[in-house]
Amino acid sequence: MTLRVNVVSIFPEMFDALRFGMSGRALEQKALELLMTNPRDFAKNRYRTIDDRPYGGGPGMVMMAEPLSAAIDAASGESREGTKKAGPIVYLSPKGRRMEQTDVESFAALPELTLIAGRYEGIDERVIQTRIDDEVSIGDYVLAGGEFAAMVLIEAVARLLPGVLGNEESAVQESFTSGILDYPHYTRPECFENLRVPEVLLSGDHKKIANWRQNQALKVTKERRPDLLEIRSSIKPGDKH
Ligand code: 6GU
Repeated sequence: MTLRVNVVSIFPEMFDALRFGMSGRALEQKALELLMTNPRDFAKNRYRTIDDRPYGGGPGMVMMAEPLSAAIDAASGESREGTKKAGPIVYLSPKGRRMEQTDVESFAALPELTLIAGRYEGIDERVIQTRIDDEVSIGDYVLAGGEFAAMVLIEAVARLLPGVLGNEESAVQESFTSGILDYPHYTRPECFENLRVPEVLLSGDHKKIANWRQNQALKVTKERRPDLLEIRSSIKPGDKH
């Protein structure tokens, strides 16, 4: 099974960064496939213009409806020969709903996904009305474009794809899938700058170690993200989380 991710962006080279690390492995293993479409290739003039000044005035530029919608249709399979759109079209935007790990899990379960990275002040509203299924933000801060947000989404999804991690357990055990923050980690040497590895981790008592880690995870979560514990305690036993 391969997750096909179609990306619409005027800076396709930025996505070369995904060839490193975990997403790079996902691409090599064909668990992930990336297909880039550049709206400039669908521009109507010889200057390959894809943006224009906003109606009503104001600062910045807006991505024009025609080249962008043509690029989305080509990328998503809407105009691909013998194919129909096989997955949602997601627009990365600071106005979108905030992406969480549960959303990442849903994306990872899809066969195909089309991501739209906007630039400038935004995209023509009529493209959102006619083409976009889902509008997603990666957090409450402002980026100059959706490219890094799209890459964050792809990286988060890639590490969940079957066979990518190697150690299948560590994706499940970590922060957020369990709903709380991760416990602290140590490796050799036993003593570093006079700081010793907690004795329990050297004990070989796996039950005691699991218990210590669970307590550490709860402690750091209580200190840094008490909101996560409130969410957790409101989940009834048997609920999927
Ligand atoms: Cl998806 N796009 C932009 N431009 N800024 C953001 C964002 C997305 N998510 C958070 N900030």
